[in-house]
Amino acid sequence: MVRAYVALGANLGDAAVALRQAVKAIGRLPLTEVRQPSSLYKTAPLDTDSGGESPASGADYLNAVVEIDTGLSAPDLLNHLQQIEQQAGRERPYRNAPRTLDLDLLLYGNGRIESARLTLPHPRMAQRAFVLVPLAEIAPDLVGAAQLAAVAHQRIERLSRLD
Ligand code: A4P
Ligand code: MG
Repeated sequence: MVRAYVALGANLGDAAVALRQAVKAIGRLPLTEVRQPSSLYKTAPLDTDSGGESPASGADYLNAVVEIDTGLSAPDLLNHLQQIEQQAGRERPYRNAPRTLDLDLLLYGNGRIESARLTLPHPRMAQRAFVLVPLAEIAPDLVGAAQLAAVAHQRIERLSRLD
């Protein structure tokens, strides 16, 4: 089993319901067990094309991170996560479009991958409070104080437990 972390985000429809259902769906994946979800966070939309630093238009997001143990390979896990996105009605009209559900694989053990379909660790995670803050909540050893300080200007508010 490999310890992995998945980031969840949504800013269309009932985002809280979408994130809760996504955690359940991840828990039903083969060879996979949810260890703990972070709290649910309300976050300002970021324009990730500019390095994750500048605000974007659109509704606030709900974000969370879930810690799992999985016997799936990283590419297989990504396939399953993309199926869950599809089932949630995800459409991709353009990059950074508002979405009913976005699932990003952040970390897969100590795995380092750079392929056309999958980059690990997730290349933009260090620029995003909406990833680092929930990740630090459930895995404080994985996020340094300097990393958190670097994204402290990004608006993020803890809402409630996700489970
Ligand atoms: N891909 C490569 N590596 C990975 C990985 N580690 N995990 C590939 C997941 N996918 C990975 O993703 C595009 C392609 O990335 C996939 O086909 C996969 O093979 P996508 O989900 O189809 O498209 P996207 O989400 O529109 O693009 P991208 O680059 O994932 O966008 P981001 O960077 O995820 O940004 N603001 C707030 N507050 N909260 C958010 O959650 N999210 C975004 C989306 C923008 N602003 C946000 C939020
Ligand atoms: Mg994505």
